[in-house]
Amino acid sequence: METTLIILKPDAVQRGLMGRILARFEDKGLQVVGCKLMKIPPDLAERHYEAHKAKPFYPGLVKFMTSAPVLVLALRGNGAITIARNMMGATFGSKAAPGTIRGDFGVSNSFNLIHGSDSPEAATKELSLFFNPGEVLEFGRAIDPWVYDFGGGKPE
Ligand code: D4T
Repeated sequence: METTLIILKPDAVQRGLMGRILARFEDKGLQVVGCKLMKIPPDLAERHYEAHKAKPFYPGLVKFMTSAPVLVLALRGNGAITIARNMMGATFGSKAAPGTIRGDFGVSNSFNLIHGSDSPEAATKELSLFFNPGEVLEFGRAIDPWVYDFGGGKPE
């Protein structure tokens, strides 16, 4: 099972889209194993986006991400990182395909509603940036035997 770090960005929170976006992930079968409403401090936003430090959009991105509260989620599932990225859609709202979160809920390129880890390495790093030890939980769900086929001993 993979765990991915998702951030519902300030525009998603301000526009009242948290529930509808989270419902998509729950409907898909991903498990919420961590959840935190927070205002990101500038140093944390800078560390989270340090790969973009040299890019022209970096100062605006850090300003946006620290401008208002965000909802930080840890989502778990088989292939959760790729599943979540596919559900998010292309980076820019103006280009994201209908049916994706960015494609259905936004038109802006910089206010693009959601962040999701793009690799297992990024997920490990980002989860440790936003969650303290013990804040990402391990628990079974009553629906798990119907979300996954465990007939072969592992979830399929
Ligand atoms: P994040 O990292 O937020 O999940 O978005 P993506 O993985 O889809 O896209 P990214 O890392 O390339 O960009 C990070 C973040 O910067 C904003 N951005 C990006 C922007 O404002 N202008 C730009 O030209 C680009 C490329 C949007 C997402």
